[in-house]
Amino acid sequence: MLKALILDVDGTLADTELAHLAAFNHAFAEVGLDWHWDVPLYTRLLEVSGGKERIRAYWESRGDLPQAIGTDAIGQTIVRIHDIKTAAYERAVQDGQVQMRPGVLPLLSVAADAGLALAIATTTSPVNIASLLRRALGADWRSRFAVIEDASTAPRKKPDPMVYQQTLTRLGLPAHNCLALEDSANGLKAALGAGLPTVITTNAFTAHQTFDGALRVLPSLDGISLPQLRAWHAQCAVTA
Ligand code: XBP
Ligand code: MG
Repeated sequence: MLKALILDVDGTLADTELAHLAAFNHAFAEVGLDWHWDVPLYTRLLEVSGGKERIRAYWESRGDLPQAIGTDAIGQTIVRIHDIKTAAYERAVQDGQVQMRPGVLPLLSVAADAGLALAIATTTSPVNIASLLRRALGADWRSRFAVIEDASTAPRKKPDPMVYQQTLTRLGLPAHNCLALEDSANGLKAALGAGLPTVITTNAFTAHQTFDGALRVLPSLDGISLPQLRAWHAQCAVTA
């Protein structure tokens, strides 16, 4: 019995990563770094969930982490870069540069009308969720979601299952009564790690990844109905 949808944000609810990428590059320039991430590099860097973790992974890969200034200073620099990035991303969302993916809003409405609980499980920052969903759903967007777990509540990022495990605990539902909607291999691993049946909708940043264990891998939710999700979910109950 399907009782809740648990939704990833970036790449699933909306195609956000090009706006994130531009925001990262803006932040690097703002602090005087000659770093510039292009799409091929960012596609690889997205294998590290979390903006701060992604910056650190890139800096370490360059081999020029300034050892002399110490780890605290490096951490503070990363936080400063990420704060500038997050502000730039928020402006981009407010300027309408990010669109919800096709089929998402209609499905959320039908699911809510059918009495399903809706939850968010993301590694992005809370302010990014708010700016995206305030624009897409209006000022009372938060009332649509029974649970929101994000980078501020689940510090261990996907593929760690923490964010999904905490979402299930707060929903008070077993994983087999829920369905996760994701876009990435990291997201799938995190959801499966929490025992969640998962439907993948790929995008340009994730279509090349492997999704073993997904219930379905789709190009988008466009035209996907709640009865279809229920039928796929019921199939996994049988095969589980
Ligand atoms: C995708 C991520 C995030 C975003 C950038 O999150 O890994 O890090 O790329 O956002 P999701 P932050 O789990 O929603 O797919 O800079 O706030 O991390
Ligand atoms: Mg995602």
